[in-house]
Amino acid sequence: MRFDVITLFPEVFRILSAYGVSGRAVARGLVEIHLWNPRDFTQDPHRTVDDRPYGGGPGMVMKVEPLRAAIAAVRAAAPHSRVAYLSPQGRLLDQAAMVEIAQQPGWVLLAGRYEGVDERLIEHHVDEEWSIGDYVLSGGELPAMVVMDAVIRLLPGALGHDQSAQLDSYMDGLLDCPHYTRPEETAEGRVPEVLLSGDHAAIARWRLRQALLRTWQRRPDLIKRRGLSERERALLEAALEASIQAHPEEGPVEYRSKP
Ligand code: 4HQ
Repeated sequence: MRFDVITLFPEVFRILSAYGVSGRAVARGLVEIHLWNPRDFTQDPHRTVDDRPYGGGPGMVMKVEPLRAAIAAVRAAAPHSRVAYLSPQGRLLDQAAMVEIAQQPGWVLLAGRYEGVDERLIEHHVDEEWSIGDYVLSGGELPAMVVMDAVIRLLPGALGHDQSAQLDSYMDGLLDCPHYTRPEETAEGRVPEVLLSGDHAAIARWRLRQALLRTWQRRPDLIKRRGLSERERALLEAALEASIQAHPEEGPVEYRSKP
């Protein structure tokens, strides 16, 4: 996978190649990150990349010409990549989108600053527009890094352990189950006994049941979107029944209704 990022702040992307899972993926050659500064594609002595908005109003807009030249240079260097612009007006990305993005050989990520980029640049030179969420950031750099982090960890060999279990697990589309590590007992309580039992089938069943219960209680929209198998529906009903028995006064009443 190849990422080419067009950004006024190329230095901030060093964090991805320097640390953690993404840093290791870069070191192993699973991903290449190339950085391009639109200021290097200006013609004027002031290296101007922004200008005032037509129609008036606050803030500045990124000019067409430096971005057009930067995209042309990147397209020549990475002819198989598609160009994506990060903005709140874009397609809202979820994990399924990250899996799709990871299938392409490469992406050019355009990270805007100020009020954004001239619309004509988007219309003519951008293939996709993506949003990481319904909030307003000061620039596209963090969204670009979010996408890169989420995609890089999907690349074969990026995680230390065998990722197949994690990636095509039955917990796809559900929230994660709770995790525990040593010691078995702390001042805060004991680890659930089933996790100490060595019974792998029972552990897998407990984890799925926890994932179903938490998803139903915290993100019912995910269950409605994904649907449930017969086995999952039975596990969730049993988990809801048990949770009502254990904490009769707890939680809004709508969380207790059955799926
Ligand atoms: N911005 N998802 C404005 C975002 C954003 C988001 C990036 C702020 C683009 C011009 N991008 N700039 N949310 O808030 O992708």
